Amino acid sequence: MDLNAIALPPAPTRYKVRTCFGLLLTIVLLSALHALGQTVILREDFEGVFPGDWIVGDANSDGDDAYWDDVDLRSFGSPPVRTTWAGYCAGTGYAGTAFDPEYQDDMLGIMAKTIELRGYSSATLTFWHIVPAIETGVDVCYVAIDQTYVYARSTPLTSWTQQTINLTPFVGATHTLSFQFFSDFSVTAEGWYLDDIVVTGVGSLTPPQLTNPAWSQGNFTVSLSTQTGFTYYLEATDTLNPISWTTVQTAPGTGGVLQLTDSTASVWSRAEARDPSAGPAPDGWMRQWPGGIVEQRD
Ligand SMILES: [Ca+2]
Ligand SMILES: [Ca+2]
Ligand SMILES: [Ca+2]
Repeated sequence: MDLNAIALPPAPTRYKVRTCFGLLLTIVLLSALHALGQTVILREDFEGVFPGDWIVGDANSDGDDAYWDDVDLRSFGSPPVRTTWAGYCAGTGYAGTAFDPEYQDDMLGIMAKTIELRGYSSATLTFWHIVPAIETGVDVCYVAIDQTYVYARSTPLTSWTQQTINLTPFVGATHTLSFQFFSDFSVTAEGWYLDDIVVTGVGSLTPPQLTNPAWSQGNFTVSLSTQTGFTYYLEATDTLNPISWTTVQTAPGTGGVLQLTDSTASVWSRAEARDPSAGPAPDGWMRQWPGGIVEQRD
């Protein structure tokens, strides 16, 4: 979420600001923008447009090209209809017929997508799959994060089954998730179907708890609870239209309470935390931040 895009109170005109200057001090503590907890990072149920932003293809140029596509299980393949559409490893370029399909020899059928695991302390991949038949021990279903295989199967799986894979070792960076179907040069079978691929993450940043905000004679102070590994920012702007937040103080989290001070306090001030491991974002904010914000209005 772009924190700059959230709804804010109506922008005061400079005139209004000046007229109420020094009067009632109103502190608005916006609650967490993103409830701390599980966030869905990726979901693919094959019921919509496919491949969409998945990259698909056959990385083995030998033989006929065959790779992932979505198929309507009411009129394709042997798996029971669990949901209408599913992904099939050779949905593009399969051999046989729609009701009796087989994958091709010489396949490395890939579907791959970037997943953003920055800003999470843990992450999980789940997917449903079925492998009605496969050349056991030779042809293989793989799941990979970048170059690391996190799952491999070379035996049939005769009913729809949900698989869970812990992606926590990969949090803190951007990765490529791929489903890869490998076949050698001979003997084919029906192969691998996928459905309901979900990647979830749990945020690593808890909203800073802001206490004792005070504004007096151009001096704005606020105390906030901090976590190590994050940087805390106090920002200010003179106007909400347009908004132009300027950082007036930064401090590394200590695990304890910090006080941030803007000694040339602007009309609006706010404090929040960022994850330095998240790197720069085009607009300066990371959408997964559950950051608390204090807004100070005079
Ligand atoms: Ca589906
Ligand atoms: Ca091929
Ligand atoms: Ca084979």
